Amino acid sequence: MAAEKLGSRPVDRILVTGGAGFIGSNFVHHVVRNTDLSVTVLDKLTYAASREAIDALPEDRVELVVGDVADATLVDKLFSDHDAAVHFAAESHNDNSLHDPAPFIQTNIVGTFTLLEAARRHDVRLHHVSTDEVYGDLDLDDPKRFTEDTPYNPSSPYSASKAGSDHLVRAWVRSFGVRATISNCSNNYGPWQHIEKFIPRMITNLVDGVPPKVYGDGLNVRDWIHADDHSSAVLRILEQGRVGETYLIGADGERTNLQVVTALLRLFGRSEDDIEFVTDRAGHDRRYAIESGKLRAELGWSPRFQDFEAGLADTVDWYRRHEDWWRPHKQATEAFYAAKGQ
Ligand code: NAD
Ligand code: TDX
Repeated sequence: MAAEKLGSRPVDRILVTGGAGFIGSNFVHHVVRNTDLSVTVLDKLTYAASREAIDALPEDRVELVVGDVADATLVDKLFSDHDAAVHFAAESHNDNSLHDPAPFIQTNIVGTFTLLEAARRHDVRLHHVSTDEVYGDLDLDDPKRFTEDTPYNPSSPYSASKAGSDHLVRAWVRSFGVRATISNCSNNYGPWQHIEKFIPRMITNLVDGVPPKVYGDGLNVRDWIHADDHSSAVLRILEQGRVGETYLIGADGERTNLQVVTALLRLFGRSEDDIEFVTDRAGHDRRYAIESGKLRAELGWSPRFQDFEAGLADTVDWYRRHEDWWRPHKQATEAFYAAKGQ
């Protein structure tokens, strides 16, 4: 693909915030593999980042700038040099937001505000990456799924901060004409996800012979999508999405947490009796489910990973092969959970 035309101006270098995180780094790989675009990553390298995830990429295609999305001077300089930006940077873990919400407000709300002001000054095309959690939750037996018209109803400090950032984007589009789009995606899985999150925590417990720890009754439903499918959808929206629009991203992957853990136990040759039920998450959302028909019909997108159990098996293999990467973080991650009876 030659230099892209994203809106009014030709673009050959895009800015990706949070590009050293789980999904952001996957997106950077996706862009390098599938386009001629070059990428500047802006990432603060918090505990959740993995420099290793983007280290192997060619230096002439990917540059890392270590810095904060809430640093207005730095952001203004970067936006003056780029015509398009994709905003992944965030504090992203619900359990952390219940422990200490402050960084969630600072990065997710003040950080997004800082980018919007720079996008406004420099007329930069912006894609804002958000989550289905802004819609709250659904009952287990509700036939409905989330759509672009579902009212916002966030439950946790994390999802409220993401909802706040979405509202800022919508207001900057309407009041200032910022050329922005928003996507709200369901739960991602795949390589480089921090071991604080559900699937990697369960896999690394099983590697260690420790029981998987399931919150509450384990019947909560998440709608799983491979991170690479999230990336392809974001790139499609950046290239072809209509400014001012929101697109929901999902791959019809609804599973209860117990179904996911049972599939993992099977992959490790272990019995379902090994599951340990632990203290539930405060305000724990019951079910998320995405209706992604608008994205599929309007932009012709579809997911590549259609078989969740096969994707899960690949992910288990990846974590087995990358123990050097996650092992140094396992003890501290488990100590955080143990202190909460989880
Ligand atoms: P992550 O926690 O793995 O990565 C976040 C990245 O942002 C890290 O590299 C971190 O260093 C960086 N970052 C944090 N604060 C920063 C700051 N102030 N300035 C610059 N960089 C900063 O998160 P993720 O799971 O990859 O999620 C990426 C985005 O996708 C988030 O906006 C999240 O809300 C959204 N999202 C995630 C999921 C999911 O299942 N993980 C689903 C839907 C949407
Ligand atoms: O040890 C655990 N045991 C457990 O039962 C952990 C860490 C989680 N869970 C449950 C809680 C949820 O029902 O598993 C489910 C998934 O939990 P997380 O991986 O923490 O994800 P979730 O809270 O659903 O949020 C994720 O998807 C939406 C991402 O972390 C968010 O960034 C994204 O916006």
